[in-house]
Amino acid sequence: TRLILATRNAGKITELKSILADAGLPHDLVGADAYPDIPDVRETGVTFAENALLKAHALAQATGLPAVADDSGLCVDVLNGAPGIFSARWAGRHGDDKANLDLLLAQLGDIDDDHHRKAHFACAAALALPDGRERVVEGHLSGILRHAPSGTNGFGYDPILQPNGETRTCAELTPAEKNAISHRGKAFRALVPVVRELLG
Ligand code: ITT
Repeated sequence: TRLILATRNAGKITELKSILADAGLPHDLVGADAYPDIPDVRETGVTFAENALLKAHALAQATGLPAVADDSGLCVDVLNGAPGIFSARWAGRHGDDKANLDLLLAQLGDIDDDHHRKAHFACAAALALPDGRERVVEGHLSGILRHAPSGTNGFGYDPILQPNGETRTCAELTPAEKNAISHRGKAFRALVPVVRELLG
């Protein structure tokens, strides 16, 4: 059976296909880009979980198929959790990863002490069925923010987040290494038994 990945973010789709296939999910995984006529849902929620559920329900309703969605972002301690749910458009233009990352580094510019550069990635993984049933789980990855970007793997803020216990940024990890420890890996591996329970 088909399971819709309710996201148009190419970086997420790559990671989700790998995470869900590695977890042994037998479903045919199809990104929302396969349904270009379905308009993007307005992300009116104020939490990752609310926005993930909004996206999953919108695709499940529009396609009549089960859908999973990812809402995620970077939460910086000294910014009281910002950019948070605004991570994708922190510098103004949705999805401009480079501008978002540069602005964030500028905002933290004079803070030298690693202890004050703590941040975590958060990911809410939601499942919605056409009949309205829903589930949502979260995963986190904590680390510190580098002073300059490093690495070319991954997407978004990966070049500046160095996970705790690592000497490399997320963008210097291999895709498999990142998925093994990431917020997205944790959230979606936790969602897999729920998908099995609800979809069989
Ligand atoms: P969809 O709504 O279509 O899924 P989006 O990019 O708009 O795509 P979000 O609203 O969830 O998705 O924004 C997530 C942003 O958070 C993303 O654009 C990145 O800047 C950042 N982010 C999330 N996960 C990340 C990761 O694993 N590595 C680096 N940055 C990440």
